[in-house]
Amino acid sequence: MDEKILVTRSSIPPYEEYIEAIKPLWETYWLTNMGKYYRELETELKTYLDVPQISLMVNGHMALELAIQAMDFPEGAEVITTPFTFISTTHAIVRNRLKPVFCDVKRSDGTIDETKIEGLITENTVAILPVHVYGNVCNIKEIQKIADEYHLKVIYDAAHAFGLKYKDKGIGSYGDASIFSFHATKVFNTIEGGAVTFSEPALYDKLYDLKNFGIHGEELVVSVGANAKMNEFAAVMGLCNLKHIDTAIEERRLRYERYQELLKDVPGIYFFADKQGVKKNYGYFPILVGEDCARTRDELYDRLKERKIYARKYFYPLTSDQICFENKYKNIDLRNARQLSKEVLVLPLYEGLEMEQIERICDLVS
Ligand code: T4K
Repeated sequence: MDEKILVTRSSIPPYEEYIEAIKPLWETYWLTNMGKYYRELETELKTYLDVPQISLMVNGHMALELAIQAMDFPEGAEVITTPFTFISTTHAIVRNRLKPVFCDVKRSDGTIDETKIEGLITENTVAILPVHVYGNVCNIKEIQKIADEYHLKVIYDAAHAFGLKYKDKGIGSYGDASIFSFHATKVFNTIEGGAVTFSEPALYDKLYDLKNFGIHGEELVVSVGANAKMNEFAAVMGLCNLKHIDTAIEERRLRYERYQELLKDVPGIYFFADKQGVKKNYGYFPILVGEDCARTRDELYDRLKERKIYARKYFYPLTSDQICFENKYKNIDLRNARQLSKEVLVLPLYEGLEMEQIERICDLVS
């Protein structure tokens, strides 16, 4: 029993299904630039995600960069965000020539501590950029209240939150915009891909220009844009995966719940709190290794690795502590974020993971 178990494994449709679905591309020779499949996927995802508007992108990171850019914030303005996330979140702010202001997170679910946001607002603050980390839903109501009071935009990093519903609404319908990642490692993938979701219709054209060089015609460029278009092979992968998504999420749920059942009484092992009113996607299975556990998080990580089980320390170190930002963007108090990043371990979870493998992993964790 020494096959590798990685933290996740891409969901892919049956080979024949994808091959059949991409065949028309050999007839049309139309491979990108908002083709037929791109448009179909945009329509289908708008319905599936239950959002008012959607714009597909080449990946989740560019979705975030361009969503921020579309807000036209003044250079150097401040964006309140969290460091307990993938590096993309912070990079997207900095690459827009804005300043990330790191807010602490809640120990209970790793999302931004809404009670600490107001204390970080200055006259330069323009936005709040919270992360639904692992699909744990932020305190949307309180965040919106603060944003309304101080006239701030809210852009959610919903990279982990594909298909989530909160209070019977698609998670991407909250705030001014949300971004999703359709990377190969996500619950739903288009190989690489992503999307921005939003309510304001004018944002659609703006994002279109930003992802397509600002081109309006063969001889007309109206604004400065990047290239962040999703290609047709990616869109077809999305259309195929979307057919199986409900089964995929159900398969994940069964495995997620098996983990919970096996680990719930292990001393020193904790889970993030569940929030009421959330329809989950079971994208990740993070555990917290407390000080009362027989082993430290790092010891557990090594113990699993010795058996070729590759759990991951998502998200350690904090983005604010990475050398590219060190000593640049300070925050007085990131106590909870720092603690969580030392305690968290994401265990393998994907549809094809055998129950027997989960039992073996849990034996090693216990
Ligand atoms: N915001 C947040 C909060 C995010 O978490 C992310 C991405 C983004 C924004 C940006 O979205 P994208 O631009 O990526 O769409 C992975 C993913 O690459 C990244 O998408 C994801 N977050 C992050 C949390 O995880 P790594 O560096 O851990 O990937 P890697 O290559 O180590 O892969 C992890 C495991 O996944 C492998 O051990 C096996 C499996 N895998 C990987 C690949 C590449 C597959 O099964 N198939 C594959 O093709 O970042």
